[in-house]
Amino acid sequence: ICFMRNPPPPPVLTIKTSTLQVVQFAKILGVIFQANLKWDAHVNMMVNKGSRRLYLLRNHFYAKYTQRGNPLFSVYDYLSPATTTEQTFDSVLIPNDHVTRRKQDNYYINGSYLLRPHTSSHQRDLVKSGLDAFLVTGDVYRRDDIDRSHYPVFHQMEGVRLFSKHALFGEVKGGHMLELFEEGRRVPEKQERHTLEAAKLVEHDLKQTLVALVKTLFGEDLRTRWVDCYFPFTHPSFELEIWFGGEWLEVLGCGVMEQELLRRAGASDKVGWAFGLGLERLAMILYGIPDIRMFWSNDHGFLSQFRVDDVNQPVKFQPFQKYEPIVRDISFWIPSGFERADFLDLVRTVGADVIEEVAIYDEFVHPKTKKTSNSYRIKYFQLERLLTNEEVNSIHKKIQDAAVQELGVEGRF
Ligand code: FA5
Ligand code: MG
Repeated sequence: ICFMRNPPPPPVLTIKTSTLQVVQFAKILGVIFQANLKWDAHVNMMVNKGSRRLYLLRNHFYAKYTQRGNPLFSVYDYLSPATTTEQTFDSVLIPNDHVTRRKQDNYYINGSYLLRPHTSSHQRDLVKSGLDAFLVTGDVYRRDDIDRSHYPVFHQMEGVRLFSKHALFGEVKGGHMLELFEEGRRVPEKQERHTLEAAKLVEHDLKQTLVALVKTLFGEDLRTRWVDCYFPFTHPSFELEIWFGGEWLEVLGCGVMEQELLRRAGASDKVGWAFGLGLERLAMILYGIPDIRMFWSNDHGFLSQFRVDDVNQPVKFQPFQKYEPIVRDISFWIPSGFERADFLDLVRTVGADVIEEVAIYDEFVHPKTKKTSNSYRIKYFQLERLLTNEEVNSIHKKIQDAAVQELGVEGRF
């Protein structure tokens, strides 16, 4: 019902396909196949767990931020993840030669389309359509290395809020004397076009909004910290980290939107903030799920724990038995042009879901032959059951063979 109250998405995309179609399309092209993603599990997760997390966050924004009785933020959940490089990179001011555009870090569909690596791909189009406050939720794709808190497919929620001069200063004492813009200098606290008052107020509102959000989700006793960071589309920029499982876990990036982005989107008379949060990370903290890979489990004992009648009912994940990983090493001489990311991909492709971790632990150049050797440690692991040595040996052998055949390495096995 809440969703129906919002206007339908503006026509921001030329490819009109559902996530599933894109996924199947990309799979046929072999684009995503390398990361060996479990698509059925993916769709399953979006339906079962994704929606629950979404409701909690969305309800918070609907309940807390209203304007004349209507929700302030419009929610967009169904924008296609197939985006143009223009939307994903250019529109958010990511320079042409920036590393985040690299083929080895993204899932390109062709030269001008890729599966979005962040929901920021939609910022410009939605601002351009005239919105002042919106949330975008969706699946995002990165050829990231896999570990406890990273997976190549995950979900983000983007939030944007713009302020006119009146909206920002209206409630400030003496606010009518203040200005949003000046011709100044870029310093750590602000952009050249912003007055210090405008930048500080936007930053304050941003941080307050996000702290209120995590406190609603997790209660008051949470340990959080702000870390300064850099994004091409915000300045100043911050990341929020939450203490979880004995370490700081980054849950979101945010900042004061670059005025140039707003200018190009036709909103040069406004200032604004934006954030992008990792939904799995928040769900890990909320439910006490220690490993992001568990979201891909189809195990009944896992999934059934999240079936509750009321979305606000607290759930604490009950871990099932933890097995120890089986470790195997692999060493080889690398050919020229060898990319480490290709080998890591190959391990994930061949080893599918039994690879817990793969990491380089040694590299050296032979003094005579001048050949370079790489050694990697692979940890084999299955969440739901114990792997046998025979199974692991057979997969490890397949990885060795594939590395020789596909990457041209010279095995030292
Ligand atoms: C971004 O993606 C920016 N677009 C966020 C942003 C939006 C900044 C608007 C400013 C304004 P980053 O790459 O840090 O930033 O990702 C944001 C969040 O996604 C992270 O904090 C983390 O919670 C989550 N995340 C990133 N990579 C992964 C991954 N591989 N697996 C799971 N979660 C991830
Ligand atoms: Mg980050």
